[in-house]
Amino acid sequence: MTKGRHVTLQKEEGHAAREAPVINRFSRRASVCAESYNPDEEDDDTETRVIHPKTDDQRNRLQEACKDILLFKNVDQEQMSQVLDAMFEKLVKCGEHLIDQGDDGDNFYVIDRGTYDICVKSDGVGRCVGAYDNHGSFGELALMYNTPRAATIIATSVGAIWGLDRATFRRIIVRNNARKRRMYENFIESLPFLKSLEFSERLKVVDVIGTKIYGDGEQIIAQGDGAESFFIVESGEVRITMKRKQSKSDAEVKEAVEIARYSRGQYFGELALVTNKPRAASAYAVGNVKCLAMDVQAFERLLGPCMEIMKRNIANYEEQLVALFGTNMDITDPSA
Ligand code: 1OR
Ligand code: 1OR
Repeated sequence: MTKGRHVTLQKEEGHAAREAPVINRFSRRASVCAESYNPDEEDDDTETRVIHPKTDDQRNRLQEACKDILLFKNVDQEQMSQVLDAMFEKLVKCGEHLIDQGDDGDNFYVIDRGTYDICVKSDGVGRCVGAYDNHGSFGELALMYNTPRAATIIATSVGAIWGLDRATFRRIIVRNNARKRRMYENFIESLPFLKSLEFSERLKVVDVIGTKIYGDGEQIIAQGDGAESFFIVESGEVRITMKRKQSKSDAEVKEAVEIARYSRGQYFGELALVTNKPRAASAYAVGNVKCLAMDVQAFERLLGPCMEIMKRNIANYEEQLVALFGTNMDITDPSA
């Protein structure tokens, strides 16, 4: 074991363990808890660097797979190249269990290709609670909080994933998260729509968000697309536009109308995640914009307690829709 390691994040451990009831949890955890360390300590250089050599094709595919991974968004270039060096490819068979709920965490995974079910067992009953479709990542929770695996991940097609070992993940991502907490804790505390969360849950929100930057006029969300993320404006302004048919007789002509503007502290992109429908409107940057983004799995896992507030706001959209378009069309059907 390297110098300077000691147990931290105990608050999260207790909480996350509650979310993942698993037999034998305590006997299995002993080995890993002792490994927990203070993410603030500057002992990078004493660690052995993990390097898995890759072909050009592998490196290109890896870079493509990692480019939208939110946990990597706030990592600097030098550390990101260490992450890419350390990642290894694993080919996956249909039906293979990549993670089993209750196990200790060994690796974090980024999807290269393939589909994967997320299954959670509680009170002895297992159910599928979500899925990944050719992109995304999983396996961060056990490594971040030193908890047993919170879900089982099963391949539902052949595929390939990129693994990142626990030690490298903790050295780079966990330490980076400590910095992220310092940067965003006050901002997250100030957001009214997160007030229903406990303090420790708001910190977990900070752990999973990634900063995304957009230039003037750049599209953030496209109406009709499938939805993968939820956004909070950190700085700048975001314009929301909606296309509606101009008349029923001319189905092809659609006019984009500005329906809302959002600035620091406001959120958008929740509707499609709540309704499981395509994006109801488009979003564009006005000037330079910084958003904090959260993926759909984290949104579902962490923001349940905030749903009341969000649903109330969605009810307001319905009223505005009537005022703006003079019709009671279903906003959850963007093709209308
Ligand atoms: P892990 O290290 O615990 C299982 O190993 C992984 O499944 C976990 O990290 C996450 O990356 C991923 N609850 C718990 N884990 C989830 C969930 C989830 N979704 C993905 N993972 N959800 C709540 C279920 C009650 C969200 C379902 C959409
Ligand atoms: P989304 O995931 O559908 C587009 O992606 C986002 O635009 C949407 O979530 C909301 O966060 C945001 N109707 C539908 N979506 C709206 C509306 C809206 N306003 C903001 N969004 N309105 C009714 C339509 C005229 C409200 C107008 C004030």
